[in-house]
Amino acid sequence: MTKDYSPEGWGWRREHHASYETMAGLWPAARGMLPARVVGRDRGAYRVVAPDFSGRPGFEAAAVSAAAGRAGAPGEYSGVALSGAYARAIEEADSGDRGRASGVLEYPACGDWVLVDLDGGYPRIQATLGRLSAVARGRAGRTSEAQVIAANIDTLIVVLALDGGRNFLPRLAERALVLARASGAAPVLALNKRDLADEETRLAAEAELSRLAPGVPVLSTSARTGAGIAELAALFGPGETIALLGKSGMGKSALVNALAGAGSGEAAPGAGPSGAGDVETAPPPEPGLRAIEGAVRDGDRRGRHTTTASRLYRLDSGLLVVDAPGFRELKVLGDEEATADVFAEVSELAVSCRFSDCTHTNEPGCAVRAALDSGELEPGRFSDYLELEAERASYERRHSARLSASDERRWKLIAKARRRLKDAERG
Ligand SMILES: Nc1nc2c(ncn2[C@@H]2O[C@H](COP(=O)(O)OP(=O)(O)O)[C@@H](O)[C@H]2O)c(=O)[nH]1
Ligand SMILES: [Mg+2]
Repeated sequence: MTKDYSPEGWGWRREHHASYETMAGLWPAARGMLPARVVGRDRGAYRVVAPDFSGRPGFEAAAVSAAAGRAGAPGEYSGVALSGAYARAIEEADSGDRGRASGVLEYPACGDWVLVDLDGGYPRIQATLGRLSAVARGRAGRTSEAQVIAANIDTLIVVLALDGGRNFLPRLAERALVLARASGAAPVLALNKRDLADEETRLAAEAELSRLAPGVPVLSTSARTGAGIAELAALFGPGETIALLGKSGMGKSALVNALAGAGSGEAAPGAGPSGAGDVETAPPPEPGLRAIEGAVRDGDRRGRHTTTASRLYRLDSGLLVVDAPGFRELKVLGDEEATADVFAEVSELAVSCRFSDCTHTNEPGCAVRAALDSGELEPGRFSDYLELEAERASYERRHSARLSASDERRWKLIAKARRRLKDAERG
């Protein structure tokens, strides 16, 4: 197997080059550093792939390091730490949401392009280039912490499973779609384990998802039999980065393996995940690099609770795939536009409400409640919408220092309306 280390083959885009140029303009030392893509993280140390930038204008370090064949030559490196200065800058930035969105003041995530400094022979991450997209979710059990699980993702495949209804929850799909919209990646819905469902069940589920998500591709797949895998693979081209997101057990890792087999007949050793499940074997250490994990400071103060981390794989077909850890609970972070987009029928009605800040709970002239009364709007959709709005509000409340009185009033009304809906559903 010949390894392709072309920057584009690893997802390098014009926008990343522009971000690099901007950074180098402000900080000339960046010219002596190499862009590398984060492909994983093990206990606070990063695993990165440094593509071959030699011969490209603007990358001074590239020619030197490639010729010398020392650390910094194109290849994969493990045990890469943040520089002390960069780690301190991130800590001090107290970046919250702003840093998360841009990536610049946030710990690098899987899929990020970082600048690696080779001083002293060991690669150190000195900066993160601007993100084209960031898939972020709230941490399970907490409402105030964001976690970027993948960056620079072109397409986010939301994986649901057709194994008897338990794992096919339209509400989960709604949540995942909001998350996808907020990330900047284009969503695709995959209904995996189609071998476990009869034709009728599958078609009904596909129809329901298509209705929930107009314009979003919906595909049924089986990682076990291979059904639908070629259709899924055909949606993407080489150099594109996709990520799989879904609850544990939906078959995300199995799908990565199936996709790895789809292009070449077989997964390349070391290129795909080592098997279904999240067990991974460490690749052999790169020449010239010592394992320095033990000496590395914990690069992520939130990393303590991480049991599995996202990993980026390059398949033989040239497709870049992030296998993200599964979630038990999917917390959606603040993004008003994304929610409005996924619940388009609610937001379209809301335009006709008498008050522009209508909470659709008790105001006169509310078009949303009128549509509920007339049966035009599904109560279930409205209650899902309110639930997501309430979650978003609670997230924002913890992050916004400048909380206005009218926002406060709005959120209280929404919380009250949700309680009423819940009571009505029960009674
Ligand atoms: N029947 C069936 N089982 C599947 C399929 N895809 C995955 N599985 C099984 O589902 C379980 C969970 O798969 P895994 O890839 O580890 O799920 P992940 O947690 O989402 O990564 C494993 O036992 C797989 O063998 C499928 O398409 N059909
Ligand atoms: Mg998995």
